[in-house]
Amino acid sequence: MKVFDYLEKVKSEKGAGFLLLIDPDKFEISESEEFFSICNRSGVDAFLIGGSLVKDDFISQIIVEIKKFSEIPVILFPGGLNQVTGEADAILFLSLISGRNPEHLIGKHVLAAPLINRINLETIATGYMLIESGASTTAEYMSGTKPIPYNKTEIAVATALAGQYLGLQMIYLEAGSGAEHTVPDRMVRAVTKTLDIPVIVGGGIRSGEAAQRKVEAGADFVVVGNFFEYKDNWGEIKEFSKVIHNTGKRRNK
Ligand code: 1GP
Repeated sequence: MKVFDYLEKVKSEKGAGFLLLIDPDKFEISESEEFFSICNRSGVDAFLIGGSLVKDDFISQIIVEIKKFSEIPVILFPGGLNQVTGEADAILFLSLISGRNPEHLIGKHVLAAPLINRINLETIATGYMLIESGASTTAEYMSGTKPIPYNKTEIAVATALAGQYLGLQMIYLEAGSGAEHTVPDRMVRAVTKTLDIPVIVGGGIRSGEAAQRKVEAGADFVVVGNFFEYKDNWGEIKEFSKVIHNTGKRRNK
């Protein structure tokens, strides 16, 4: 089954899905077995792997580790060309549609396409939208783009809709890793009410309650990264997953 079809299935069976983001720069290979066995029994639906600033070429190595201990699909969430690897099951083929930097709209894609074709990696065309979230984020700085202001819901809706009309498969509303404020619930609500394609929401989600609010507002997938970089929080993976799935089921009834 294609990873995109699997995600659609998660959405229809569980109401909403839980995507756990792994930043290769922060991951301790020596802890793989423990971490991935927790994920296996805690209802994580897929792993995203990548980041705006991956200093070492660790991605392939970490994916090999994931595959040793888990059958959960691994989706690349690349911040750059050096993060494209055939070890993954699919790649979010991201176009930064909130910005006006041609490199992130189409430039890098042209460079990546022949490689993706050669390694026969499934692409999931995703409209990536940075949303203002307090202090400037790494994603904003690295992409050289301005995020959509947090109170400009109508711009977010129009941008996401344009992405859908262009044929993108998903929209990712991003507050940025470690964001002070998450994507506003009213923006999530307005975008998901208007769109037919699945919407991913991430950035700054550090509690089950915040994850719950995003799903109540209509998010189809919730991404959590930073919070689970701390071992002390691993025990909460199950709680996040439960709250995301239960709220999704309740919402879709
Ligand atoms: C960042 O949306 C993801 O790209 C996840 O954000 O690391 O803040 O959970 P956090």
